[in-house]
Amino acid sequence: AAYLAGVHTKKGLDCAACHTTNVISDSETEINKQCAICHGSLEQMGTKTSSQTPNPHKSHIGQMQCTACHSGHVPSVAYCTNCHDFPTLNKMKQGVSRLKAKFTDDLSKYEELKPVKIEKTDLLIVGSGAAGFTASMAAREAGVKNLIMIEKMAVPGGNSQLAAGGMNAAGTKFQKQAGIEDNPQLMFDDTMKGGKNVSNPDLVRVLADKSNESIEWLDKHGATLSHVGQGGGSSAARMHGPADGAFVGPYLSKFFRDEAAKSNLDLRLNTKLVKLIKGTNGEITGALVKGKHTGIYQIDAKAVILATGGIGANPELIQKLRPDISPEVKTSNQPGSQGDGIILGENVGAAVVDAKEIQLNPTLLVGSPVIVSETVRGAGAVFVNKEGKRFISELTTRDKTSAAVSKQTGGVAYEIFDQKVRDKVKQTGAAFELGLAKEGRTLEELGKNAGIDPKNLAATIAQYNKYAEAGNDPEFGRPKISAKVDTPNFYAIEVTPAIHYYMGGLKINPQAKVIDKNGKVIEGLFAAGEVTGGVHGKNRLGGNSISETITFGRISGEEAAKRIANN
Ligand code: FAD
Ligand code: MEZ
Repeated sequence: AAYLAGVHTKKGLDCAACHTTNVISDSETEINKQCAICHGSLEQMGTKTSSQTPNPHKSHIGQMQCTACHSGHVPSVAYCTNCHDFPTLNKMKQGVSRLKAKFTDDLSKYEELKPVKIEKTDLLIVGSGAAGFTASMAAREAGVKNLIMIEKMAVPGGNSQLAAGGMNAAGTKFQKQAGIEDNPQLMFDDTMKGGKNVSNPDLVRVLADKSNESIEWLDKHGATLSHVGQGGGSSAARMHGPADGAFVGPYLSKFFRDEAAKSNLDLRLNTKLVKLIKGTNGEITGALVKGKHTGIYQIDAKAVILATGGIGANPELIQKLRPDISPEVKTSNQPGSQGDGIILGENVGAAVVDAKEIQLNPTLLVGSPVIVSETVRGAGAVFVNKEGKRFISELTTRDKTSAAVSKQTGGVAYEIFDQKVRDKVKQTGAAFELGLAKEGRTLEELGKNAGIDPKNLAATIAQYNKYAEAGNDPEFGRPKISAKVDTPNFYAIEVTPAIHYYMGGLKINPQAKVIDKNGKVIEGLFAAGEVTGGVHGKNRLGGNSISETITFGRISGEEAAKRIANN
């Protein structure tokens, strides 16, 4: 045997050393337990591999199992190389190659396949991001006892795990504590305007009106988003994150994983939805799924919730929808964001709205697939180009900022900030950890170190500081300008636009029920989160997606529970 199996055999171990039972579940939980018995927990492995930078064991404690990266009988492919492209990963040994795993799949090939077995449940939830996990919690609270959640990747969390700046909500107790005036009508107006008034106002109304309730719901369950930051296109600071100002995604994902463990959620990793099954009356009666080890099997369910996220890691689909977006543009999305839920929903007659609306995030950290959160600009960072000149209001909407950054020399811009922002905003951290932030004791020195015209940079920031003092930016109209960039050291982070979010998706009504091409509800089929369209129109405001996943995740779980109770 080659690969890890071979390494183990050479050490005198037989198959039973890893395979303690004849059955390997798709989630590979039992085999991972064996890895830990011999090699220690991920935490202990993190200590053993402490000389590696980054240290993939340490940085993913609690998030993934050994088999997400290490395989027994086929070449091991580091899961991380699909997201990260750090040169230091070359140092990784232990048979893990830098090959990228292939995640694109032609779903039509499963249409006619026969299942090896049929299982029954009440509710099937597809996707383990914020929308899926929220739906599972809400459904249980509403009385659903039998539910299965499937996730096609080896790792739960989806793009939700990567979310940075926070979750938008209006009129929360946390805003009041911080003296911020806001209300759902303002959030509705901002969202409609940000989306160029093509969003479905009924869905936006739900998003805005229920946002405070969603913050309270999370808080009640122990996920407290008390830190409030400013996002682009929002007329009040309403982007809620964890108290210490850290990224919202890892915090919520840990919360969801802990909840799932507490409630013994039947979460099946490495298990992909490949077909939705329709009954004789056109209602959805279940699905065909493909388990990594089980193969194709059928799950009959009274309701199915699609929470499969967006399309940002499917370059072919993006090219088909938007040939104007260069194939060179990178993505901020996790590799499982392939649009499966949208394709499979369409196959059973679902309508798709705003199909061409793909959002670019203006601030992918150059040299990595990590975004620099909008909250860094919200806290005072200033955009300049290589010539050291400002070119846009830092807090306008993403469609405008992305387009403007693309037009600058080299298609890049720099976020300039001082020590105050570095100390205050935890979300600048990744750029420093990856060695990608540039530093200077003076603005001129920073300019030299970062490849920005030093004289212009100093003059631009001096002018910016005058605007901040006056509280008015006559050049670009940055709203609420007040924080000066005046405290050494000074920093620059180079950024470029990347594919980030799909505004299009399955058409739903305010009850999260999927609508078909004739405008009728497809009974038994619900959808929540990025797989749906209609909430964000032509441009999503930063912070509105996590808000959508929690609010519509809750609604989908509650509505599915109603259907299950009545069937
Ligand atoms: P996801 O979290 O993507 O989960 C979908 C899951 O479904 C995935 O795990 C996927 O693998 C799985 N899946 C897909 N197809 C199948 C299938 N066929 N079978 C089984 N499973 C399947 N938004 C904000 O509001 N605030 C932020 O701060 C923010 N920051 C972001 C930062 C980054 C880097 C990125 C990429 C996005 C950010 N967003 C943010 C957007 C937001 O995180 C996502 O839009 C949101 O988390 C999507 O949640 P979801 O539950 O709908 O989908
Ligand atoms: O909503 C987002 O995508 C977001 C707020 C990202 C970020 O810049 O933090």
